[in-house]
Amino acid sequence: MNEANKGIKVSPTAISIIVLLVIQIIVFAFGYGTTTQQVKFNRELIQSYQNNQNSIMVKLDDLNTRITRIETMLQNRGGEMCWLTDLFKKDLTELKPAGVIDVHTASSILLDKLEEMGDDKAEIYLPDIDVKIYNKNEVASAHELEEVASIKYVVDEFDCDDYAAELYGKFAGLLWTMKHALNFFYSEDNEIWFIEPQTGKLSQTLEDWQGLDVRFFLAR
Ligand SMILES: [Ca+2]
Repeated sequence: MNEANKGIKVSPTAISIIVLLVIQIIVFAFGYGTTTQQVKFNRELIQSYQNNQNSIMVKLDDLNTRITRIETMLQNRGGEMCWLTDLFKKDLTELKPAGVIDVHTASSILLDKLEEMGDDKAEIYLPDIDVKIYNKNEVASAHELEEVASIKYVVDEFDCDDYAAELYGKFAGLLWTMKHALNFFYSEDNEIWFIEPQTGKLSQTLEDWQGLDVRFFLAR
């Protein structure tokens, strides 16, 4: 028997098992370390979230106290502080005319418009000696248009003639075609602008659905 055969004999299976065990221990140790770190990190995260929540709650309480103080102050001061509440209101200034033109000029502008439209049967009613003219941009952004257009459409009860009547009541001229009722105004540059009262849209020509034959113009 030679020297090499004198040592302890270890079978290859045992070596494999030992190696696997060592690997498992290493993997477990590594996993444990990582998990412990993650848990620590999560705890820190939760703590920091709770701290932030507490600080936000303190700020909200402070804000509520201040709002209550302002409300009490406004109630006590009444009319004096109206300017403050007015700041939050939309500008509802009434649309004002930019000037007037005399009835003859107004009549000839409408006659020219009818000629341009190829319409010679429409009647023209100009009730005043002076006819009001408006700034086109001011009309386009007037709250009166938005107000009328926002009314709910109800067949016959509140349809085209009612929309047009509403806007006529506010400032605009009224016109009826053979199939529709809408509005118009004279602009500062002596042009006729149509207003579709159901949408607030301005135009210088009528669309097919509005009717191209005008029955009458009634100015304001
Ligand atoms: Ca109606």
